[in-house]
Amino acid sequence: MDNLFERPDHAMLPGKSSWYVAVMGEIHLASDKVSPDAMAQFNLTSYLLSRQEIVTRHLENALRPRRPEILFKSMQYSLESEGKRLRPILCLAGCDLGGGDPTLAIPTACALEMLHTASLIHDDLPAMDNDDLRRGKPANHKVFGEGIALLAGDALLSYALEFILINTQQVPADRLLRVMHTLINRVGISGLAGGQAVDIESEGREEIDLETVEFIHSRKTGSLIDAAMVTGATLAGADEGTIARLSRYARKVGIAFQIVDDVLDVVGTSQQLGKTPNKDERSRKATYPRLFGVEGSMRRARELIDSAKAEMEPFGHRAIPLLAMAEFVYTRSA
Ligand code: GRG
Repeated sequence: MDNLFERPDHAMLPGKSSWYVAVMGEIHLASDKVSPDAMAQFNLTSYLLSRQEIVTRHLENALRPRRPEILFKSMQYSLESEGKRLRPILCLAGCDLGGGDPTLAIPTACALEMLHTASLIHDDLPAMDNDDLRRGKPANHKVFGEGIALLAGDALLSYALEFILINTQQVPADRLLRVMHTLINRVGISGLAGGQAVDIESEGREEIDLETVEFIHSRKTGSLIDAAMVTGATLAGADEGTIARLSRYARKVGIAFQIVDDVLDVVGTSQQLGKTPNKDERSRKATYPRLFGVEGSMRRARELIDSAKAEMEPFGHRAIPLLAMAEFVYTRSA
């Protein structure tokens, strides 16, 4: 049988020194306080675009045609559709901040996008969030049917883990085992699946409370963002203090990300979001805007982002990309 998944070309990712020179310009590694000038010099757009391109190119090489063709095409359709690639980018940044060569983290970064994509495919199904549109295109089940969409999610979920094992190089087995455990944990009952279950259970309820909304947000969205930072830093061999700090940053950014997502559902357009807006209110979902309104929700998101950024203080200038990405989560419009 063909080897479905060829090893991607790791040479596409620049080595660490050119990485810093190309992206960070004259900003260097001193761990002193980050000045507004240093932040202003950092070009987040080119940072994100360059990493999106690397991740997308590796994802394009990650799947190879094989039977059954319809399942392969369904997986490819969603994996290669246009997404922000935020979780892979955070994983590379976590590896970098943890002192590792981000090249080591590329297979895990790709796996995170596969897991995320699997969750989006399942989320759009009529039995879940029931959306016809995703990333500006018809949802997977609208093109391939519900059965195949369900299986494409399942196949991406298992392949994500296999992909890491096949492709990760020069990482000690104990680190790899921890990466696998982190990912398995964050997609299961303690993570995505658990958050989604409570989301479904709470739908249509007139009484909702903050504890339930935070339970849903932290698991449905926070878990994978946390997994991205933790796995990146673990691959780098970062110390426990650094991993814990990155995890706290990620948990706060993760909840803020979902708050902004819920606010965009209220104020955004279909063209801007690439999915159907105003669905949360129609389904009486348990969201922040329902509890606190748009302004109150954005105030909470602001607090979380500031607190996430404060976690980065000990890292000084090395944390500039993560500081800028936290702001991006707050200001994003799609
Ligand atoms: C099959 C792994 C798996 C899980 C099943 C369906 C489900 C349980 C969980 C759904 C989780 C979910 C869809 C959470 C929403 C997270 C979120 C805010 C998605 C949007 O993320 P963006 O904005 O999307 O990063 P792009 O398209 O840019 O990647």
